[in-house]
Amino acid sequence: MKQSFIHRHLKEAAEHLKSGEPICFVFGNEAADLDSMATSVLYSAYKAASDPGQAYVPVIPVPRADFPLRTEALWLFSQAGVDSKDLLFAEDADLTKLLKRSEHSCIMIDHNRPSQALGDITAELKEIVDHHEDEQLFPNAESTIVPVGSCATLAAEKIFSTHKQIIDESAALLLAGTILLDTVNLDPEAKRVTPRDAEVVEKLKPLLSMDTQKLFDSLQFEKFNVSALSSYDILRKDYKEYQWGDIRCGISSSLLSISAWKTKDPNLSQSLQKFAAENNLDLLISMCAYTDPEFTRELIIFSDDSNLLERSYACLDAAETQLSPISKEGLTGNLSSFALYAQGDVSKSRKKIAPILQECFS
Ligand SMILES: [Mn+2]
Repeated sequence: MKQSFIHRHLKEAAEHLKSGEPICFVFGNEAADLDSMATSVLYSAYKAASDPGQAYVPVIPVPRADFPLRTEALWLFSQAGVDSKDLLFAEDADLTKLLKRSEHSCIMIDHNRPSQALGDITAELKEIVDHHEDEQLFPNAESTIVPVGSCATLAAEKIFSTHKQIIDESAALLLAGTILLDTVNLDPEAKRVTPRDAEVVEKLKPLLSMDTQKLFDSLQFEKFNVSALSSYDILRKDYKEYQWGDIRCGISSSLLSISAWKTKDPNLSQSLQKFAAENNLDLLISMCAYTDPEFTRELIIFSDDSNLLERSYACLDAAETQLSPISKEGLTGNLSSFALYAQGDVSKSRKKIAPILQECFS
């Protein structure tokens, strides 16, 4: 793919950031999902083209190390020829500090309530582009808040209307991929798509080198593809923490089988140990879920405290989770600090497992 408009915009944005001049920051929500990331980058490029006197800088308000966890975003940006090294993340621009300075301004993408993490924003809020419910916090800001399936749809409509030269192959791929993923491939049954999303995808189609079904299928696959992630990143990708009495428990949801994980990381016990220690956990549970061909659930329970390991098993067993041990063959390290189970009752997701344990431990 030849050098894209986005590529050039990101290079310029990095220069602006270094220069210390007044900047208009364009950022998505703190969940930093694909929609927020792709739309803020594209919208910033569009603003820069339509308002050359002002510096626009897109910033993704999460640490750079979190980007690979969004496996579908990592894939789509790379397909679009955007090097993730060129994207600007939390540590590249201290938004919390910069947004307190009145010479700067900002545009909120894919949200209309500022994230608490950013604190008080003194910089002028110039514009909002969003598809969530309008909380009407900024009646004076120019806003485009429309309940379409994807915020990318709103950005694409604006770009098409005055600056369609920005939508090259790279931009088209980012926009179409985002809209398809957000609307479940424009499927009316999923109740996400609106006619405006479908219309934008129709306009993008001639610019794509991949048909939309294939693009959607690839994104859907990559979203759940954790094969490139380390055990540490698999554990933190979808992770929640709980405090029950004096027990601190972390439960992660992991989309792979224990058998695949064992092959990937024979020293799984060390990875669990490290993650538990860093998060000060007494108990770490990883709920593995995958489809092959039936939907299957498996559990990893880790604790340095053998008593706690046993209590956790006993309490899940009493709640008819139907646990049966899985062999630790092939694994190295301290094998007594964790247990592996097949989970017969596949209806018990984290939403159900957490309250069961809470009941036992509080
Ligand atoms: Mn969104």
